[in-house]
Parts: sequence; C-alpha cells; structure tokens
Amino acid sequence: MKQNLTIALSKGRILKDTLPLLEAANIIPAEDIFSSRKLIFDTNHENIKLVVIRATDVPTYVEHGGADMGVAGKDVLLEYGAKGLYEPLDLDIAKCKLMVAGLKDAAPVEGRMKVATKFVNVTKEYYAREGRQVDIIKLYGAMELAPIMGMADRIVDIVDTGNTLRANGLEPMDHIGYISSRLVVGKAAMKMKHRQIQPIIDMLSEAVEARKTPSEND
Ligand code: PRT
Ligand code: MG
Repeated sequence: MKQNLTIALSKGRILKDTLPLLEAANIIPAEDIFSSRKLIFDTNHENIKLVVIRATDVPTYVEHGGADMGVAGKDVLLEYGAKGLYEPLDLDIAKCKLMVAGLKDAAPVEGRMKVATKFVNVTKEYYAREGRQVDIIKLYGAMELAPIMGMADRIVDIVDTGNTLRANGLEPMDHIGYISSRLVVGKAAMKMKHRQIQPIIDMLSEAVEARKTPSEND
C-alpha cells in the first residue's frame, strides 16, 4: 500500500525553478500554486501532497515530520544546521553566492568588527575559522542598509548579480560559499518511506542532469 507523502516547497524565488523539476519527476500540482492562497496542494498522485511555506521553515518541517521531504536553499540549511535531515541531491537551481560585503572602498577594520546579517550561525562559524572577533547584529532583511546607516562595518548576505550591492554603494569583499537549492529528506521518512522516496530522488536527479546537458535536438 502506498503511504502518504508530503513535500515542502519554498515559496518565493525557488518555487518557479522547482516545479519543472517536480513535473519531470511526474509530480504535478492539481492547481496553479502561484494564483492560489492555499498552503496545501493535491497533486496528480492521490498520496502525494505539496505544502508551500517560507524558505526558512522548510528544514523545520522536514526535521519534525511535518513534511517527508523538501526543497531549500543551501544558505537556509547551513544556517539551520539540521542534524535530522539527509541532503541527497543538489538541484542546481536558485544559484547564488554567500558573501561578505561592505561600503565601497571601506578601509579594513582594526579590532572588533560589527557584522549585520540574517545568517548568524554561518557568520559566526566563518569568522571563527578566520580567527577574527566580531559582533554580529541579527537582521531579518535589507542587510545592505546597515553599513549605510553606520550600524555595521560589514554584512553577510546572498549575492547573485551584485546589482543590489552596487545600487546601495556596497561591494562584495569575501566569498563564503556557493549556494544552490537542495532536496532534503527527513531521517524518519527516509527509513519508513524509502521505497516511495528513492524513485522520486532518482527521477529528480535525472531531471537535474537533463537540464545541465542540453539535448542534441536543441
Ligand atoms: O523573502 P523571505 O524572507 O520570505 O525568505 P527568503 O529571502 O529566504 O526567500 P527568497 O525567495 O527571497 O529566497 C529563497 C532562496 O533563494 C534563498 O535562500 C537562496 O538560497 C536563493 N537565492 C538565489 C537568493 C538569491 N538568489 C538572491 N539574489 N536569495 C536572495 N537573493 C537576494 C539577496 O538577499 C539580495 O537582497 O537578492 C538580492 C541580491 O541579488 P542581486 O542579483 O542583486 O545580487
Ligand atoms: Mg527574500
């Protein structure tokens, strides 16, 4: 008998890249997610449901069994630090970089530096590895504003094109890591529902590879 399976998707920018991969794995929402205010969606499989939640909540749902598997940015996963999650597949979507940035031409900071970020844990670990003492200021968004207002010397944030930094008089300084979205699976789900989950991982993996290598017909 097929058990029920719930997949947690990050709403926002990851969603539109995730849906074609799911479709390639023959998992198709029963209605248009973008034009709906629902949180739970039926699919073309009677036993598979999708929940669409904030990106930062995906690892929490998957770790605590609110969903069996999910899709989340590596930045979110690093910050969450989940021990109860498997990360079987790099989906190669929503790619960006995690960077240290500061005001353009800012002088190096002597002594303790103030760093504004929403990635508090990642930032702590980064500066610990660098052997540098910093004071971290937790923000929930618009990190770029903190150096402008004289509240912080540096920010740690996601950078894609660099346009947001430039538009605010900032520049990238140090590269912390490459980010992409990952498939995550709860440890309990992987054990109890392995026969259902493994074929989905395999199909998604094929879809990711197909996107990387343009077919000869293109
Ligand atoms: O917005 P909310 O607080 O609800 O959640 P969220 O910000 O986590 O969600 P969302 O949808 O904004 O981002 C989800 C995921 O997309 C992130 O966790 C990353 O893994 C990935 N991603 C890829 C990005 C970007 N590219 C990106 N460019 N996330 C954010 N940005 C932002 C960045 O924070 C900065 O403000 O875009 C701006 C920089 O872009 P450029 O092109 O100007 O450099
Ligand atoms: Mg956002």
